[in-house]
Amino acid sequence: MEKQTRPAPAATRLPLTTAMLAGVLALASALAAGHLVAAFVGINASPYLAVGNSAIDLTPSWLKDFAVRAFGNYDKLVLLAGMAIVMAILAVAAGALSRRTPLPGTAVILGLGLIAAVAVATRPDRIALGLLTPLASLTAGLVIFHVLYRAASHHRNAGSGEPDTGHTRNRRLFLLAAGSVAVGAGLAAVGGESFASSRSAAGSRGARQALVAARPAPPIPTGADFAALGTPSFLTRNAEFYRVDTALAVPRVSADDWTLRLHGMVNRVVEFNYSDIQSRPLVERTITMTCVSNEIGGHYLSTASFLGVELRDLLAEAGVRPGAEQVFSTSIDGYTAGTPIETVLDPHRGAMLAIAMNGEPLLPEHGFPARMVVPGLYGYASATKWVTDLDVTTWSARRPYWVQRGWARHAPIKTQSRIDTPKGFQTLTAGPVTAAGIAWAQTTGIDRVEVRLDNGPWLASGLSIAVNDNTWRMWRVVLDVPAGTHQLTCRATDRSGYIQTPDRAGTVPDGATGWHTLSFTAR
Ligand SMILES: Nc1nc2c(c(=O)[nH]1)N[C@H]1C(S)=C(S)[C@@H](COP(=O)(O)O)O[C@H]1N2
Ligand SMILES: [Mo]
Repeated sequence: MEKQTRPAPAATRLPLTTAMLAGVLALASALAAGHLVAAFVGINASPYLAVGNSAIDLTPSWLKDFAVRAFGNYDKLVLLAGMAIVMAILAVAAGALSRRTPLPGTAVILGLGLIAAVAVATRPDRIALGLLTPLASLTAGLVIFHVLYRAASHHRNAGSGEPDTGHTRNRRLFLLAAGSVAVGAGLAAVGGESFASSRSAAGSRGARQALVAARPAPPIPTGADFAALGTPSFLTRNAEFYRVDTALAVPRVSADDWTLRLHGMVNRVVEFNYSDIQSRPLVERTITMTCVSNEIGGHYLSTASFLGVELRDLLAEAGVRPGAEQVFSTSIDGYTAGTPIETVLDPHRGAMLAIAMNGEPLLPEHGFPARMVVPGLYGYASATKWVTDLDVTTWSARRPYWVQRGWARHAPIKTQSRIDTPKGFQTLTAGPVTAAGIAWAQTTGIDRVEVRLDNGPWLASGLSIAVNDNTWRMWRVVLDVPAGTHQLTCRATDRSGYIQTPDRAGTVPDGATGWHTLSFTAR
């Protein structure tokens, strides 16, 4: 101990690998301890995830777009891995600098603890007790670093007296300490992770009783899809439903703790809990949800039967005051969206607060305990998951998450179509070829889908049985295809008479336009 506070002679420097190992294990313990505590207070308060989430929110849009384009659904994995690499380098460097004295390592741990504390404290979710997690990290990091440091210095000191036996025995002591720390950190991290997910599973199970629709959605007729030809099945299985999240970790919210507060330009503030919602007459609606980030030919859309209550009934209980323009919804993870008040109040629209999809309570990934679903609007402007707060307000008063980042306030889903069969660049046999795909024009419904081979005439396709105007519709057509390489194009016409525009536009700011075209070869 005294040895460390005095300037130590060169002989007492820790071996480089020992010092680096102490640094890495201390940091791993810090992260694991924080993650474990976060399992109890709220998983997004995990220092690692909080720093990652802050990084996402601070990322400029162009870089975010690049990341999504380059890494797709793995963008967040790449971010987490990148953070792990940076931290590992920092830990190795901190260890390497601490061979004579533990001060540099201590300083790095304190610095990282401070960053984590700031990230957790400034998260919009402001998890109560959230600051316990960086505190746990800091404590674990400092204690483990110093314990390992002492074990290692001890082995150095003893080693100078008894070159052989003492050296190996104390080396074993250090390795034992290091090994225990590694195992302990691993257990803490895994324990935290599994506790967090079991808690949410318990919440879902508890909610499983009595989700019965007073007004069920009509059954899906056979012939509503052409899945045998390669289109999606009409209803998307919950586990396969597309997903878009800004949060790194799925928020784990228990139904018992959840409440929804409705306030702002209303006559009285109302608050609902899960059983309030569950015990109301529930309505079920089959809706195709679409993401504004869906590129031409993309797969960011899915269909489910959502069970819940009418949002406008909840608003009616609060009493909307004149002058209100948007329902500004906030998620437990801090995400926000703005939905036009006239859309939410429109009795023909069917805007919902949903608690179940396809006959099961919402999966945590899709917003358990409750989310919004509004037919005909892109998800970013209407479909807030884990929603806990509805503020009836004006557009100038509050700016939603994606609107702050350059996306449009007004976000009706655009009439679109996609080719699923044949696949792009597929080679098939010349002669009769079946092409098939999907089209969607929520709130209006699909009237017609036409298909064109090369620069030939537009051919009418056969459509699947229409389920309702808020869902996709499948098309198919048999083409006579000569040998050679061909271009296939499709376009939809909706029931308002609008023909899908050929003009290409990107997804920003209000959704992509253009025809889906692909090439294939017939032999
Ligand atoms: N809390 C929260 N709600 C959210 C989002 C989000 O990132 N966080 N993404 C929105 C977007 S962009 C879309 S398209 C839909 C996707 O819903 P899903 O993930 O259930 O398919 O949710 C919306 N609701
Ligand atoms: Mo989206």
